[in-house]
Amino acid sequence: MKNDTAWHHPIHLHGHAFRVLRRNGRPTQHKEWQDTVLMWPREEVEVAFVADNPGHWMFHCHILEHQEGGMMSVVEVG
Ligand SMILES: [Cu+2]
Repeated sequence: MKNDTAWHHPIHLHGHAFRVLRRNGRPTQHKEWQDTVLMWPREEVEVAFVADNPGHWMFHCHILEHQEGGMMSVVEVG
């Protein structure tokens, strides 16, 4: 994921837990399971998760004004 904005965004995925592998290309030290990652302005984050929970899962910024402004999508796991 790439944050092309000048603001922080706590990005949240429903239905799965993921691990943050890299931030701006640099490997993360701790790869704990999480369902939200706080993205810094202009930051690029690489995550990995096992898509083993079929359904349509919301994927959005947890700041409600941002979500309502369009920072929301659906991840389809078939
Ligand atoms: Cu946001």
